[in-house]
Amino acid sequence: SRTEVAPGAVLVPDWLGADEQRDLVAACRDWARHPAGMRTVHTPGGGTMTAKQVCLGWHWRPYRYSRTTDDGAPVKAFPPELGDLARRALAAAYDEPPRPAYDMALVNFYDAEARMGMHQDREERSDAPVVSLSLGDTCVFRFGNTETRTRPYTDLELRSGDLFVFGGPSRLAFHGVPRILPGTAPAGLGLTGRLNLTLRASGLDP
Ligand code: MD3
Ligand code: FE
Repeated sequence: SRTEVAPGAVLVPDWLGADEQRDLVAACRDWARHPAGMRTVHTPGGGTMTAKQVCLGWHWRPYRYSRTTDDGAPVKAFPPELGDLARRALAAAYDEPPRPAYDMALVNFYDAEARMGMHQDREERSDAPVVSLSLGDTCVFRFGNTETRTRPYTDLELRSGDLFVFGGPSRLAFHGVPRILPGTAPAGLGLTGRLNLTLRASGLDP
């Protein structure tokens, strides 16, 4: 089943099977290893993000992309399997041909207390949809509007295995994660907390 939550924002609950979820969790553990592994993101205003992050393909530093990580190590490659996954995700969510090549992924890890404030994703130089995959604990996801970081917004729960694609007018909507629901990860996944994988087209020259 798929639900268009807003124009261009399509939710496909339970899209990833149990095996695919397990494989992705294992891959995330590998990507988290240093150098160029999972790190804490510091914002220019002196803030600290509570979700830890690892980047593939391009390294996100508020508010631009770079090829090197904070410790100067080269960013990890964007694996071709994730390009295939992005194509399959777009086929599942939309009845339209695939977009330009996806070349990067951001992996966010949330423990029970982590959150993400309302923001827009504006660093990419491409209007290709963002593909989001959720693993582990359920979160409350706040999907807002394109004008302000405040109301009107809709709160919905994202569960392990859910696919959410944000394209068209939803590509620039404010969004955030106000809450994690601890202990809700599927038994057998072997994950405490929540992982979110976003696949993106940077629109930047290789
Ligand atoms: C709507 N991640 O990585 S996933 C992010 O759960 C991010 O870690 C959240 O916001 C997370 O930037 C939310 C859903 C999501 C991801 C990217 C979007 C929604 C989006 C980009 C544009 C519009
Ligand atoms: Fe975002």
